Amino acid sequence: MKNRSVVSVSVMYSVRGKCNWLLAIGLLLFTPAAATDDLPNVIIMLMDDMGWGDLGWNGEPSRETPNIDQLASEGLTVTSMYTAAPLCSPSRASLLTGRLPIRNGFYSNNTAGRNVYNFLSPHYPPLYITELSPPYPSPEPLPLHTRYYEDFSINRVRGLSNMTQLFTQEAIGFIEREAGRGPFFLLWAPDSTHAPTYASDAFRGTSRRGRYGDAVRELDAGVGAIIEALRHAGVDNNTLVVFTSDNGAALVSKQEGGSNGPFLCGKQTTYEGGMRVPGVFWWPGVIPAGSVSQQVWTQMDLFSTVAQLAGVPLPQGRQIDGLPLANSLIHPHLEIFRPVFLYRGNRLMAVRQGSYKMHLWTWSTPTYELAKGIDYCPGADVHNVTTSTPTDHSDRPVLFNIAVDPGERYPISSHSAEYSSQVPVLLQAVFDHRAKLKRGEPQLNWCDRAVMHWAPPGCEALGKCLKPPASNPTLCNWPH
Ligand SMILES: [Ca+2]
Repeated sequence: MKNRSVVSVSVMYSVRGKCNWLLAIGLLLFTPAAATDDLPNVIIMLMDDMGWGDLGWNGEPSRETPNIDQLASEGLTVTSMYTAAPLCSPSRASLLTGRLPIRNGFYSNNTAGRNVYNFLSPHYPPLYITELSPPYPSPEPLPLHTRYYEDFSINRVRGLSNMTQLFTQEAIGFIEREAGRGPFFLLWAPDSTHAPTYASDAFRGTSRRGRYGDAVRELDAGVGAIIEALRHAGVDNNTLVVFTSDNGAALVSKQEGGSNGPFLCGKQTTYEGGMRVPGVFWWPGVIPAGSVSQQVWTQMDLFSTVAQLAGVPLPQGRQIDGLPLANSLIHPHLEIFRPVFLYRGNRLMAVRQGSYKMHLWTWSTPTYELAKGIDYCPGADVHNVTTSTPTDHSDRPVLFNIAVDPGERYPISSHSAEYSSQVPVLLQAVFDHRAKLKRGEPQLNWCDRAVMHWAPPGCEALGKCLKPPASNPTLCNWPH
């Protein structure tokens, strides 16, 4: 095993109401201490709120993702890729740490089962946020166009911004700089498919899917441009590219949101539509072209798998939820029988293992939000499953054969032999998980606007430093 230093160069731009602290390009440079010609580069393309059904490869009717589809046709499609949480921040924190939010602390236990969004805890080290616009939550919608630095303006009325172009150019420049200097790691995380969606002038109005489709088309073009940059730099055969999304499509955005294909509900929920996302792996000459893997993945596996490929030992003294699955990329028929645990906040809602998914709890949209027109499961009404209040099924879990019924519409009868044989297997997995679970200290119970980065490094040069408000920590009350 080779030793190498790891240098973190993270450029993070935060945004009010979006996926704050990890919404950015983050660059980790693996600086080799020994010859590393045999080590691959790794690029993770992490979309924001893009659904499984948004890819032409997965059946999106307008077929507007030719570059992503080509990535899949030349690489491996993972049919069951799960996020670690059904929304941005905890999902991304888990991808980068290989640990569930319940372990790494990216959750709250103020109220059970509440998703949490943001980075307001005074206990969390403020490493990554640079925030020059007033911080979330804002009491009133503000007329500002800027979510990042003023250079990155977004016209919310017209859905116009060149931000995806900037993300793409930055990625290409990074590849051009690093291709000849040893293995590199690039997390490419543009956000244009998160409401409010946007595209640059060249892509606005080009999609049959409206504003959201314009954003997808521009991201797809960015994928193509990055792949072309790899080829131009001569490192395409030595680079693993992963394409995925941080959670399912936000159906609450209605026509301006994405598609989860056949899956139930969307972002915020632990149904398939909330946490099962695109999973494409591309590595010419290594991964068999056009291959399909039925291996059940969680994005936390990316942490362990990238470390495996880089020859970097995993951190000691902590439980890692991800598995090193590099072999299953090269040998798509391999399938490790393993459970994936689906949490909503601090509550274990469901577990997927093999072809089965078992719900211990169900919760769709809270009743008080439905009354406001907010709906995470529009058009879906599965009795005893899409419950609008948290519903405990621990005594008689709801079981689906997710391979037969990916839409979670037909619960298996609790009187059936299939139920009697499968539920004990899944309950055993839950028992083992809970027996070993050491919960991290919840980092998101407290909110305090004063801890936001009102005056991040570099603000002096821009003349944009803001004065922090007085500290006023309060217990956060997450709505759902
Ligand atoms: Ca997201």
